[in-house]
Amino acid sequence: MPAEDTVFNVLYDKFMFWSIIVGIFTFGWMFIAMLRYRDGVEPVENMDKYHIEVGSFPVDSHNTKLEVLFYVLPTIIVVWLTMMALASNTAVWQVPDNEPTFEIEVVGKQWFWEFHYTEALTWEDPGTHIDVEWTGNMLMIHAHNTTATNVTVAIDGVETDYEMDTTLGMITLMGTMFDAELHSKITVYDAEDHLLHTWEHLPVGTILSTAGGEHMILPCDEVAIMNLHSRPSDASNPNYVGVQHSFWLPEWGVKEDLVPGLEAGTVMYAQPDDMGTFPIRCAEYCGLDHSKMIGFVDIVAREGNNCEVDTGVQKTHSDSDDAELADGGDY
Ligand SMILES: [Cu+2]
Repeated sequence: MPAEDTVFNVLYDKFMFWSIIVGIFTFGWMFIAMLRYRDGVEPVENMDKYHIEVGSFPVDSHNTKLEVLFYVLPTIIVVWLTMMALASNTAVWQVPDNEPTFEIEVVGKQWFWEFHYTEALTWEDPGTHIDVEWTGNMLMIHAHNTTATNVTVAIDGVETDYEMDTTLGMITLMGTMFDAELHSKITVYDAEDHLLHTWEHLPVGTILSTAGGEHMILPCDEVAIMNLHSRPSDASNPNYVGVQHSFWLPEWGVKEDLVPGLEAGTVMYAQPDDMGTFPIRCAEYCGLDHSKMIGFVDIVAREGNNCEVDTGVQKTHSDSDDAELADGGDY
């Protein structure tokens, strides 16, 4: 979702439009009045008969229509702007009907974010001409006419590296079975270790954490329902329930507080439509390392799906994620 498409950015543009119109009118009028009613300029003949006094409407000769307009026009504009602002709020706080949803728990701790998957998600980079296929007890990766040379298969955190058969442009791994209960990730690289393709299955119960440099992963074209909870990083003290955080996706113009002790948590929605990597910030001072409470959200395409591509942060090999986090900005 490019930032310029989001509700609040559109609202910003509308407010800017009306501000410019009102600004041109007000300053225009002011300069005309300054020039016409200066000392030494005779704007109207027999000015005296109007009994003009500084700071008050002319009493004897005045224009009722114009004076009513002074009240009516600004009132209409203010009511119009209020309605636009309220409509944007409603749009942000409502899940549109008939849209697919993806629910996820976001947990704020001192000082990192955790993403708890309550729904499974299988995704794959589209358009790379690399295909990951599980059949029975076999994993096949096709990469014809690509520069792919290496494959890393990570199942439940156990990584195994393989070399592709570059003449055939494929690899077949016997005895590697797909298990819907396991967090499985397949990454394909070229000879220079550039990441060409990712396939990943996140089962229910997966926890990704920014403390380990992991990104939040959300599918495109689905309304993300983010349930937000603040939790202490050390739960051994029952009297300590954690601190206030605020989950902020600055590019999308949405932000919501995480309230310690609020069992039901709070909720925030976003509907990303473009693939890409976008920043996450904590917008509520939450202690010593508040400024390090940063991360990224990857918008991906579900396996077999396609979505538009946005020019987000360039995807890199997972090793360089720490460096990416380090220069993530200073909010
Ligand atoms: Cu925080």
